[in-house]
Amino acid sequence: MSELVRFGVSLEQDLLEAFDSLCERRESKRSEAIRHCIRRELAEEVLTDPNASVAGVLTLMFDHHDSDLPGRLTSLQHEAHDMVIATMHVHLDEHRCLEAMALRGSAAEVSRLADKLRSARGVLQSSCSLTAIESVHEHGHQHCTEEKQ
Ligand code: NI
Repeated sequence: MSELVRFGVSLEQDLLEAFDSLCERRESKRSEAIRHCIRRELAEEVLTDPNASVAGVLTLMFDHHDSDLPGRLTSLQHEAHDMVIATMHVHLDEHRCLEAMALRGSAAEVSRLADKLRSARGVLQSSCSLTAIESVHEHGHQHCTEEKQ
C-alpha cells in the first residue's frame, strides 16, 4: 500500500451534510467512505473497457416447472464453461429456484453471457453484479505497454 496523502476538498454544505449522514448510517469514517467512492468509480470506469478482466455474480430466479428453462440454462452454462466458474442452485420452494453463477472473463463477453442468461424466457427475476479484477494501475500499465508495441 502506498503512502497516505492528505488533501482538502471544497463542496457545498448540504452535500457534505448528506455525505456525513450517509457515513453515519454506514458507520463509516469520512476518509474511508471517500476512499470507497473513489475505488468504486475507478472500478466502474475499468468496466466500460470491453477487454477489461471482470468477475461477478449473476443470480436468476425461475420456476423449474416452466417448460425447458432449466435445461436451456444448463446448456448455456456448458457452452460458456470457461466463463461460468461456479454455480449454486437453491430450491427456494416447491416451484421456484434461485441459481447464482460466478462469472469471470472479459467485460464484453461476460456482459453478453449475463444478458443472454437473464433474458431467457421464463426467468422471473435476475440481478448481476460485476467488478473489475485488475487494478486500475495494472490496467493503465497494460495500455501503456500495448501502445508502445
Ligand atoms: Ni431448484
